Formats: sequence, C-alpha cells, structure tokens
Amino acid sequence: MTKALITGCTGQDGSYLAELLLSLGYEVHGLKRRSSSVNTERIDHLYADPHEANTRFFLHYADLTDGSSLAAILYDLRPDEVYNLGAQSHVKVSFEVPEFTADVVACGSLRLLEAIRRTGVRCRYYQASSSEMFGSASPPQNETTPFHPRSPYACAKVFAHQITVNYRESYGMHASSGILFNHESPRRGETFVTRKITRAVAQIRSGLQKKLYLGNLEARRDWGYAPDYVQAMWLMLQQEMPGDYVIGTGDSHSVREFAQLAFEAADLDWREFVIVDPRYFRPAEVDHLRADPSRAMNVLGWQPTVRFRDLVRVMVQSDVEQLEARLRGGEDALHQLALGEGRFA
Ligand code: NAP
Ligand code: F7E
Repeated sequence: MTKALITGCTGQDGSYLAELLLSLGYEVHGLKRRSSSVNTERIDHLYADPHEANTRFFLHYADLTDGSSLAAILYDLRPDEVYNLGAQSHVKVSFEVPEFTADVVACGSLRLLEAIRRTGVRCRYYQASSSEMFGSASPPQNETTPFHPRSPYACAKVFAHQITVNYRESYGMHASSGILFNHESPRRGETFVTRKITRAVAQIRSGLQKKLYLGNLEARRDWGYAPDYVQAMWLMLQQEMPGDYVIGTGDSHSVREFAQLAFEAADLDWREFVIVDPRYFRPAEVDHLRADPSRAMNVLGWQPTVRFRDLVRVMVQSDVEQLEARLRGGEDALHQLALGEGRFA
C-alpha cells in the first residue's frame, strides 16, 4: 500500500488531498500541531479509531518549526510520498508575524527536506508553492515568469520554492513544486476574501450581520476550486521526472466581481452592504494574478472542472446551508454575529 505523509493536513488543501489519497487506496498520515482546542473539523469525517482494523488514516503531532519531530516521523513511517502543505498561509497576517511566517514557510520546508535527506528515506516530495511569488509580475504568469514577491509570506515561499529546486539538483531528489493560484472551497479559511464574503452573504441574508467591511476591491485573482488543485499535486508526484508546474484556471476576476456575484446568488445587492475599510489594505498589494497553466495541461493532462461563477454559487450555497443548520441547532446567534462583523483579516 502506498504511504503518504501530509503536513498541513488540517487545512483546506490537506483535507481534500487526504480524501483523494484515501480514495486511491493509500495509507495516509497527517501531521497536526498542538492547539489548545480541537481544530480537526475539516478531517473529522476521515478519522477512524487507530485501534480498529483496516484504518488507513492516521494523525501525528509534529510542527514545521521542530525539525526533530519531522525527522522522527519520517524515520518511523518511511513514506513513499510527502506533501508539504503546512504554512502560515495568510498574506496580510504575514506582515504582522513576519518572523513566524518565515520560520514555518521557509525554514519549515528546509527542515522537512533536510529530514528526508538525513534519514535517507526514498520518497517523492511535493512543495506547496504559490502564485504570490509572482507578486507584481505582469499576467499571465507561467513557470518562466520571474518572481517579484510582495509580502513576507511570498518571500518565504520563494525561499521554499528555490530550496526545493536546490535539493532536487544537489541530491537528485524527486522534488516537485506546484505553483498554485488561489483556490477556494466551502472549506476555505474564514478570513480569506472569498469565504469572508460568502459567510457574510449568509449572515446578512439571515439578519445576523448588517455590513461587510472589505479592503481592496480592485485586486484581481485567478480563483479555482480546491479539489481540482489537489488532483494536480498528486499528478505531479506520479511523473517519472520531478518538475515545477503552474496551476490555475487562466481566468481572473476582481474582488468586486466576486462580491457582486456572491450577493446576487442570495438575491441581494452588494452595494447596500459592502464598505471599504482601509484596515484591510496591505502594505504592498498584488494587483493581478492570472495563470498560464499550459504546461500542466500538456504534461499532466490536468484541467480545472469548476469555473468562477459555479465556484461562487457553490460557496454561497454551502455557507447558507451551514448557517441554517447551526441556527436550527440553536447555536448562539450572537457568536455568529461576532464572527461576521469583520474583526478578522
Ligand atoms: P490553510 O488552510 O491555511 O492550511 C495550512 C495548514 O498548515 C493547516 O493545517 C495548519 O495547521 C498548518 N500549519 C500552520 N503552521 C504550521 C506549523 N508550524 N507546523 C505544521 N503545520 C502548520 O492553507 P491551504 O489553503 O490549505 O493551503 C495549503 C498550502 O498551499 C499552504 O502551504 C499554502 O501556503 C499553499 N497555497 C495555498 C493556496 C490557496 O489558494 N489555498 C495557493 C497557493 C499556495 P492548523 O490547522 O493547526 O492551523
Ligand atoms: O486576498 C483582497 C486582498 O487573503 C485576495 C492565500 O491562500 O492565495 C491566498 O492569498 C485579495 C487580496 O488571498 C479583503 O487585498 C480585499 O488582493 O483571499 P486573500 P491572497 O492574499 O491572494 C495565495 C495564492 C496564497 O498562496 C495564500 O496562501 O483580496 N481583499 N478585501 C481582502 N483580502 C482579505 N483576506 N480580507 C479582506 O477583507
């Protein structure tokens, strides 16, 4: 049975990747870091008691800031494939915690690569690189576009990307990077702009929130659907040769367009509810990201299956249904309100 190790297993992509690999018959090991309250919501449906026979999904405590924990798990498990998805992944927050972001994203990737090398584990490695590395480079961006990172997060991702290339070239490792453009889903973290908008639509529709405070409405992103993107990660590690691939839809839209469509999906006019609050502006913005994913399409045979309009509709529908279920269950409406009023990035 093929054995995979996933860092960032509790995150959006980690949860979809674990699902995909389990459906392909893998034994899947996820790393989770210690937190004072349980944060395994996205993978609870996959979890089975490890004492039960035939369990193929396991969780282990480790942290990308703790190299010895990574080496110990690698040594014990000897996985065939390692997917490094763990990160402090919020761009705006990276300006507030730059050292921590660099430690997890840049040094964390180095620690993991070095642990693979030092333990001598023969595995294929996937690095979660990001379109944020392109920063202010003009669209469309592909594998040959020079990087111009615009945040501590993006700078750290450039290091992680380059050190992955370096370990491939220096030690002959089967190490690949997916340069993924923004991808979203009902499991997207609540403070990324798409989910912030779709949650607000649900709450405004239910009378639990009055306004939605956003930052730069003009930024343009190439938004795709997360389950499509974890398929690309897997495909990269099935290639005989390692390599780097840009993954995106090839279309871009503004934050304003996303908000407009999301409110329309609930028969609301976004102009009545959205207020621009400079608190959500970034010290340096990335204005326009749009992928040229030709290489992934030609070499991996990868295609996105969900386009922008459907993505917005699916996310609004999911947040409306989740909120209705919570309210039916009697969950504290004031708690919902507090989460909705834009206290977060
Ligand atoms: P996410 O939802 O924010 O998940 C990040 C994961 O990393 C979580 O499981 C988190 O654990 C874990 N993590 C954070 N700090 C860690 C540490 N010190 N040690 C170990 N794990 C740690 O991110 P995502 O959207 O799934 O993205 C997955 C990866 O792809 C990230 O590396 C991200 O930077 C990158 N990426 C994402 C996109 C996108 O549009 N989603 C695009 C390009 C690249 P907790 O649950 O405990 O916080
Ligand atoms: O911002 C603007 C904001 O935080 C998108 C991460 O997954 O994708 C993500 O990074 C745009 C930016 O994602 C708000 O200024 C306006 O221009 O949803 P976001 P991101 O920064 O693109 C890349 C590929 C990653 O790798 C990252 O890990 O939306 N924006 N108003 C806002 N953004 C937020 N968060 N909140 C606002 O109120």
